[in-house]
Amino acid sequence: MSVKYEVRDGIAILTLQNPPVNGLGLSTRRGLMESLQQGLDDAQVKAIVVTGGARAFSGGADIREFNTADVSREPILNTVITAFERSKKPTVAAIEGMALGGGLELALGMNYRVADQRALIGLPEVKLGILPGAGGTQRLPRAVGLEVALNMIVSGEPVAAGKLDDTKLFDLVVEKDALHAALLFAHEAAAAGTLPKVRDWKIKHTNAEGFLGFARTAVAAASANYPAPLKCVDAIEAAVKQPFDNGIEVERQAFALLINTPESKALRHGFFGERAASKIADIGADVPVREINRIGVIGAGTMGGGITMNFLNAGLPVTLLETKQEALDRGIATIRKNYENSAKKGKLTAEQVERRMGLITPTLSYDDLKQADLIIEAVFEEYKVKQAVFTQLDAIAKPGAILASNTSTLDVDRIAAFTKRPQDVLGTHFFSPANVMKLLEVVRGKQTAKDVLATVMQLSKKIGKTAVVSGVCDGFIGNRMIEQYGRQAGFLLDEGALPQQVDRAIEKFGFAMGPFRMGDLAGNDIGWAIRKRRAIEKPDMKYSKTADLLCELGRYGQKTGAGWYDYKPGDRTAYPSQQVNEMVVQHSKDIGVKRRDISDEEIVERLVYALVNEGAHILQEGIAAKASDIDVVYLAGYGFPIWRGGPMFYADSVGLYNVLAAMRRYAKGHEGKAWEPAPLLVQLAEAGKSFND
Ligand code: 3H9
Repeated sequence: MSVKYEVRDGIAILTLQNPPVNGLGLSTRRGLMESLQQGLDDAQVKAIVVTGGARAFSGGADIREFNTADVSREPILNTVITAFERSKKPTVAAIEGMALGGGLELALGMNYRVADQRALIGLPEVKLGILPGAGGTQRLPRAVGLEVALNMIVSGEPVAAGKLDDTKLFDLVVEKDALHAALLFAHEAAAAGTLPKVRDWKIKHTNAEGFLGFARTAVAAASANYPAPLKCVDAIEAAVKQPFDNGIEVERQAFALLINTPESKALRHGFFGERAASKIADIGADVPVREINRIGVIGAGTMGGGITMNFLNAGLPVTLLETKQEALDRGIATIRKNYENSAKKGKLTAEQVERRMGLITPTLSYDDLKQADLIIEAVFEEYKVKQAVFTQLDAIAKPGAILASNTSTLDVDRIAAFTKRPQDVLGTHFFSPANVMKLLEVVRGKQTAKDVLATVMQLSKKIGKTAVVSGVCDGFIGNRMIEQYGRQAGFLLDEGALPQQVDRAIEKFGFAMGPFRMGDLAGNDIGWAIRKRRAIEKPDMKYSKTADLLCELGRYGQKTGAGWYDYKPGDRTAYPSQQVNEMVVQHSKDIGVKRRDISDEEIVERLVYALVNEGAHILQEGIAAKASDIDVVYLAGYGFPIWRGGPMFYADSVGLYNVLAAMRRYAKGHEGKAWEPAPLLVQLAEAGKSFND
């Protein structure tokens, strides 16, 4: 039974029992209705308390149900909430852990709410592309006021119950044991005999009209690609201007519309994809994890410093090693500067800065890494350099220590072979800036032990990363795919496009930054070095020459004040460059390609399908275990628009048949060899299937 019923001293206690977060799926909703009725029918019961245990009152509607018929099966959540609201006996919500989405809406349907001050309270539906659909848009403004409610609903960000203590939402906020407090409260409520209902409360605001107008403009500007936030404003406006039941109807209609939008489906895919990424098929819950209390980081440059900060932020001590005192001092100073900047913005207190800095042990000696449980190297990307590091680590690291390489392109198996303990070696590919970017590719070598992988996946959650497992290959999942995307961007220049047109088209599609602006940010010389290597390793792989010509002009990007675009000192705005545009046009002439008008649609298709095709190879080779892992890499690390769900999900939504047809069309054009479709893609397209089936 997903709701436990018991009576203690005249109070019925209804305990939600649907782990992990008491999602309000059909059986839980049924359980709530039945146990409410049981409480109402029992003459001994004077009041009813609903609780969910310490982890969660409830995380909201069961999102897994959204793609099934159960979502609309009675009793739907509104029916349950109405039943509580109509109860003739006082109802009290005892909130611990969290009350999110439908969970908060359920609590809002009760007469009283008692919360632990740390409990997270929120309506995060907008993050799934929907809006609160069980009265949240109508009741929350009545309970916490128009402005607070609008911010909570439109942002989806939860707040601690303690922060809402001065609103009417909670009758009591306690430091601990909310259930105990709620039971005492229920006795008082039963004695008082009143049954307050949030729906009856008035929303007071001195200038609701003005505030809503302002909010609408701000929300419209910030959410051009999502219909949900504006629908939230519509529903809240109805709460202000219309009778309660009409407002509920406005909300209901918006919910029904939003839940079927491609944006919501994509966001839900992203939510579950991220959680699925941490589940590895051959690693069950029985695989133990190693204890990680002390970290070692080798290299105090940009990457090493950023990696170090992740662990400091999570309270883990780090021994940071460099070869030269000067480099070490510089690295430590940069970390301090980053923290002090956060402190200036009010994100950290001075004391937190010192506490974090206090967790670093700087060193020039490998001997000081002897105690580390996990050592990550972030040194120069060359086998010789890696060999020197791993040989030393093998000599000094304690048995069982995990040895990780932050390589972004090198062969982790070859690196592991530099040691006598390849089972303890794996890759941890952080993205720059490593203290900011959410993505972490965890590279599983041929011999990486299961517990090593399980440990690092668990640790990545602790440091707030979205971790995805990748097999060993050149570029792993993300960079291997981006190379194909970059190649198409170059060919588009050869054929008739200019950098600003390519960037504009893909940014309009939703990418945070187009390939050329991205190149200028990251440094065009990085790609240049890779292409030089490729010329030896894969001489058949063709690239547009424009990127090399750009580098030959010394235009490495923002760091040299000029790249694909021109830059002004102290200004990161990318200004189209006459010199670059002339170079691009001249290059087409030089290679004998007649330039043509290229549509934005072609640009988007060629860039995105290049990702999809390489993604299909990666899936087929088992480098990624599932299509959603690839999507998560692109959503968390490459600025792929989250409302499109990632490249593989996007291809599924376009239909693989159509994707393949487009690729075959492009295969007839310039450098058509790049469009050899992956066998898996052909197979799925012909079978009418999708990557995410
Ligand atoms: C809603 O309520 C609509 C209503 O307004 C109207 C209805 C008519 N459903 O994140 P974690 C699972 S919409 C199903 O790793 P954490 C999750 O998949 C809902 N499952 O842990 C994972 O499962 P598994 C509004 C859910 O502690 C496990 O719980 N609510 C749900 O880091 C642990 O999750 C939201 O949008 C759910 N609602 O974070 C809340 N929630 O172990 C979305 C979680 O099998 N959820 N699961 O992989 C969250 O933000 C976080 O999961 C939460 C816990 C903060 C709850």
